[in-house]
Amino acid sequence: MTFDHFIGGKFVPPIEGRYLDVYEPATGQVYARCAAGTSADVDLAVAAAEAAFPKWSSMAADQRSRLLLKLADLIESRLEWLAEAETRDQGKPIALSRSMDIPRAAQNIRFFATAILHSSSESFAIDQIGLSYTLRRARGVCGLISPWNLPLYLLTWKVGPALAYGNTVVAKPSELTPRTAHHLAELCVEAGLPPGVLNLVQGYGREAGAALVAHPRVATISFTGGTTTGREIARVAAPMFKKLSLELGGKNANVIFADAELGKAIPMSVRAAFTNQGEVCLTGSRLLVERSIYDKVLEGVVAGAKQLRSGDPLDPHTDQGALVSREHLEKVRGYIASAREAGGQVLCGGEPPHDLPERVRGGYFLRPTVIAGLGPDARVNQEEIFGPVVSVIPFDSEAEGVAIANGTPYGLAATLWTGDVSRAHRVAENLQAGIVWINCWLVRDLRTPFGGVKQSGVGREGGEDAYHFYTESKSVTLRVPHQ
Ligand code: TXE
Repeated sequence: MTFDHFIGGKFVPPIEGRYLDVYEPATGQVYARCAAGTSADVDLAVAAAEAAFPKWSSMAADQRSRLLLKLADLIESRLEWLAEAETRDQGKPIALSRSMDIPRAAQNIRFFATAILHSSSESFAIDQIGLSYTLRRARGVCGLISPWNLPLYLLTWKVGPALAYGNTVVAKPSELTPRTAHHLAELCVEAGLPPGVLNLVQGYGREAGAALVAHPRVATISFTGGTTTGREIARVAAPMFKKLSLELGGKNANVIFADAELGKAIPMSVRAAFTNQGEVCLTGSRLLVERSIYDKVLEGVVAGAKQLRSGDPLDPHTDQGALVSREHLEKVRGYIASAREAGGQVLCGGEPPHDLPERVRGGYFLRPTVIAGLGPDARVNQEEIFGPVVSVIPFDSEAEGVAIANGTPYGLAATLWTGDVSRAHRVAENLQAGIVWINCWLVRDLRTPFGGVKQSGVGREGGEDAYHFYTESKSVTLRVPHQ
């Protein structure tokens, strides 16, 4: 299988002719090759997107909406095909691809395809003088750079609003997971999207991604990925005055107070820690527990982690698939080793599973891991691990719980569990995070803002925020003589 670029409505090979190997994480075997794009490919893609922009941006919203709704329907109607592709490419359990990644990818497109039928902009009557109003227009070619953890979901989260609001796109999917982006391009052809509206350049971040960020005619960059990469992108884009949205890492606190309903809090905390092998930016990777219930919660979380079935991600009964790459597995194992060295106890996991089926014995697996006994400043409690590892920390008061929750450089999401409604609001207000869940986790309404504070990024991309990000506003004032 070969994943070429998709430029001007056609799949095209890389100009320099280089390809990279694509591995199936569950087997550790190469199963496809993917174009290794360079700045020459990015130039072609930007030119195609520029050529398509005038017509696409001036098309009636209703017509753009119909095309995108068709794309959303096609994603849904090919759910099984896309779910298997995503699972082979990424290593996640097929049950998750079927229930979350692919349906939510369709929702992303549909949400923005319909939002544009209802969007409005402000107007102000200026007493005795006239009228001011805000015009919103598409910005042009958007560069969209997406990661490997939720490949189709996070790509469509950017493609949906960018296209719906009339922009054209050059997207750069992760080199680790190029496959569902390739299929999305195939579906765009089937949906009848005009050539050049969506373009894909495959390849490495430091080559194709960097060329896209530095391209002088791409004024809008939306990136989801690691904080280090985000910093590099900001360094390049800021002096060029590009509009930037950076969705970066997280070290999210999941705070359980003694008055919480533990029957709900414990199983959901297990889910929050280990869904998608912990490769979710919103993962609850630090579990903060009020001391009086600490032992009970720890016992419940360890029992829950042990129950999760590791196995072939293509098996519908598998809960835990493979990590995305050998390098990433090594990185996650390095964190577990550092926790041991610092005196932490690894209460379960920490090792690959022993009973894997034949097909996946060479894959990048790790059992769900629970660590206890380390202070809030330990490395595993400060740095994003992005794997199936949760660290449990006790606290003695609400103030201390909030201080520990806020005590990292990150601020993406936080979860809190309590039966006290006043405390729920108070703590939600005091948590330094862009997203707070109370007595739930990962409930997402696409109308709400999405994004983090501190080193978790800048810019927001949900609902109205996406409208503002992917359009440019202009204030127009008309003087109306009153006599
Ligand atoms: O991601 P990268 P990596 C975190 C997680 C993970 C760490 C590193 O902690 O362990 O980041 O992961 C492209 N210019 N998250 O290194 O490199 C790259 O090709 C332009 C959190 O695999 O950030 C890919 O398409 N683009 C996270 C995308 O950036 C560049 C999701 C993301 O890859 C580039 C993923 C450059 N210089 C990792 N360098 C989340 N927040 O969901 C790379 N890329």
